[in-house]
Amino acid sequence: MAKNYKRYLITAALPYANGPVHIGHLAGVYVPADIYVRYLRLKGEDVLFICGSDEHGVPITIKARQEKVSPQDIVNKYHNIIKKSFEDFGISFSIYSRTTSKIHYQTASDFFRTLYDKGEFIEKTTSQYYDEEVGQFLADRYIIGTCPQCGNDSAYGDQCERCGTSLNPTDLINPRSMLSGSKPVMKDTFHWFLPLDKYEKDLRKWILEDHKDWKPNVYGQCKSWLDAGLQPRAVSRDLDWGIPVPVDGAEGKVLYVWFDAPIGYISATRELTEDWEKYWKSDDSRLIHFIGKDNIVFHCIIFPAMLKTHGGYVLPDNVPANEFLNLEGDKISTSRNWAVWLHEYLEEFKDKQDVLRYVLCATMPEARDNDFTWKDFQARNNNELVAILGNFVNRTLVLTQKYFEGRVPEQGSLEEYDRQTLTEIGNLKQVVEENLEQFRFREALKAGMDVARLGNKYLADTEPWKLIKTDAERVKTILHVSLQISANLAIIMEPFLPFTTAKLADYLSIEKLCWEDAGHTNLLKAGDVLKKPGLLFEKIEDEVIEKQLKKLQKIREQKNGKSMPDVKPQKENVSYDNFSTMDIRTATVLEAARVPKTDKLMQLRLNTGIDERTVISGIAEYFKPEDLVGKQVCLLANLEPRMIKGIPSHGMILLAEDADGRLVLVTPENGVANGSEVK
Ligand code: B3M
Ligand code: ZN
Repeated sequence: MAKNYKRYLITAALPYANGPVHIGHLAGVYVPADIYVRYLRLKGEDVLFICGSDEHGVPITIKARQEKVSPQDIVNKYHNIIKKSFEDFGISFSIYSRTTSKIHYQTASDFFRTLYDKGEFIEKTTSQYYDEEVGQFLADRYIIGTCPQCGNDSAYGDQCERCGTSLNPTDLINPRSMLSGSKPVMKDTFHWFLPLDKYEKDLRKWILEDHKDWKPNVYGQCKSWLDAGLQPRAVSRDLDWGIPVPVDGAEGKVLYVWFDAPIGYISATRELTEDWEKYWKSDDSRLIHFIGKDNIVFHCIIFPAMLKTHGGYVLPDNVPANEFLNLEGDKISTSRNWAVWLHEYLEEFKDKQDVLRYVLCATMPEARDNDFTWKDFQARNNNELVAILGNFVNRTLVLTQKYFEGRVPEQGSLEEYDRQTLTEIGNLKQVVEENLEQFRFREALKAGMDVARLGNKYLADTEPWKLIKTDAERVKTILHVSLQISANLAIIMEPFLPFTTAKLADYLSIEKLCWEDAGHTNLLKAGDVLKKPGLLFEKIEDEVIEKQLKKLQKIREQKNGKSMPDVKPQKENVSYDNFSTMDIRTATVLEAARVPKTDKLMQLRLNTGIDERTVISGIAEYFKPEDLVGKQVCLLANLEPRMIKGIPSHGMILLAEDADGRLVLVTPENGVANGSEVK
């Protein structure tokens, strides 16, 4: 616990390389891990930040089957996409490796072999579902059937995604093979098991007594696993994708993905540095696993049991797991495409990585599941990043340019209010620090933003823009203080907003950010030359948010089985008599011209067969006049005449409008005499 650690080994869960990463991944694991690591680095700690793609396991083989390519093709594709997304969002891994690497095969095989040679495994024959058509044993996710709890008829062999119950394949009613759809049969197979029951006593003490400091959600989950009693757990599978079990007579058997994946942390460290053992094997290294809640048992119970049984490795000192992030009230789901994908976000919100980092940190599901909504995203950007942080920094920098040619003015003599304000920075830094140490990222962020709030209030109270006419000396002090607050913000906010603080540090000509400097009020010296500032944040308009909501709306409707997204519901029925009062005729466009000083209106001269007349139509954004002349159209001829922009208009031409508001003319299929009735 409160030990003197010399170095840090921070890991973030290895994402499965079976799809891109979304905001749920970022909020749950990678943003908190990155904030923590950046904070440690700012403090000058020796820290390695380890991650990589998890490239084995059934999710990969299922995806490969769906896309009709090999598992290796799948992992190659997604490994690169995921890696790029993390880079784009500034997740500052020391290494982002992958579990199909050679060094990982070797590390994982050696690890298994060590436990095997020590006689730690139990070998057991059990009955498992087997697909006779395909000739393959069916791992949990390859079997679907009806959930005995809720009746969902597409529950998986290990879990029902509707009600969340964890299941065994044999619990399913009417099991079917995902491979062939056939009814699987039970068949004997043998596997190696890790006897978790044997380690239960040690694990109980280690977690329940020595790690009372773990987050309540983590501690609680461990306790219920331990209280339920641990069972031996198979560490091999009958599968053709994975690391072969490295013993004789194990053909067709691979390491269970949850056996090899956590060893991936070790392999990646080996790949990164020759010094890897210093991090993994000395007591003064602090190992911390950042994960999501569905990974708790693997990181708190199974992997520590593996490490301890192997011997020589440090155990995790903390496992700050988060709960899940939902999206607009619904569980994020890769298979239903209910997600905000990071690469798609960047297409819409170029250079706004920090906005997402900020919102995901502010709404992080630390203690319970939380909801991401686009409206909240917009509000936090506009009301917090723009209105508080951006506004304060911008006013400070712009006024300094304006009054002092961009040079840091002298501090002059401080008033009591200035002193209080400067002291408060140190207090807030302390609050940020305490919260980060406890993995309370939302509170930490809030305290960081309080520094900007402090600055805003200071400017609002002192009003340098008014004083400049009467007391330029005082304004020097005010801007000096404001600049010191800005410099502090560059440091304190760096873990949260690395792109923004890099810009801010550049405007302030600060070369190196260092945590110990924060809280000090002499970070900038009088006379220092500042750069011309740009805006740190910009307002996000309603249309931009509407577009995102519309996109989700479409996905929701597709999911609900509507084949044509966005088609308006049908209007109420009308009687035939009512319809027959509409006199619709064919007509030819003789002339067309835009109505001056309008964007939308087009003036048309039509031959209707009945007469020649003028019709004003709101189509100027969609058609050029020359495209209309000579076209035959359909006209509601007996619509009451009206004056539009001072021009008499008699009738309305018919148009079809699609979901995105695109308009096309309704034109007779073949030329027909003008004045023909449309009915
Ligand atoms: N790939 C599970 C997941 O993405 C798994 C984590 C492995 S960490 C060693 O939820
Ligand atoms: Zn269920």
